[in-house]
Amino acid sequence: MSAAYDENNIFGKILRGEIPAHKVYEDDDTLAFMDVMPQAEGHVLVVPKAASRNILDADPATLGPLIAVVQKVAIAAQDAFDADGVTIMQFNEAPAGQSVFHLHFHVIPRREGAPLRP
Ligand code: IU
Repeated sequence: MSAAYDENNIFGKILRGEIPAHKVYEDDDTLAFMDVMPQAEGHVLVVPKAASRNILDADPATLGPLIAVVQKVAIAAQDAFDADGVTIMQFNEAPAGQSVFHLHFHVIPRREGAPLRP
């Protein structure tokens, strides 16, 4: 079972406008912004505005609009960064690689022969 959502996380603060972010897309349900430690050029994070710790506790109603924006951002990022493909990643809980506990998808444009930065 997932731990409770804690609003005192960095993406919650970005969503509330308490700290800045380089936003690339926003609608009523979703925000997308540049990752501050990109694993490749054009690394974007897509987050729901709804309070979800990760996919394990998310309301299914949150996921439809969210994945539609992930697709929109992936297509735009591939085009904008002249990439050959796009990696989409999403982690749930610390043992699985999650470090910020507000649901997010990584959208990372990929170029032939260019591995992700750690
Ligand atoms: P993870 O899926 O929880 O491991 O990824 C968190 C991401 O949030 C990671 O790629 C960080 O570089 C990114 N990030 C950020 O964009 N801005 C911040 O202030 C912090 C982390 I802290």
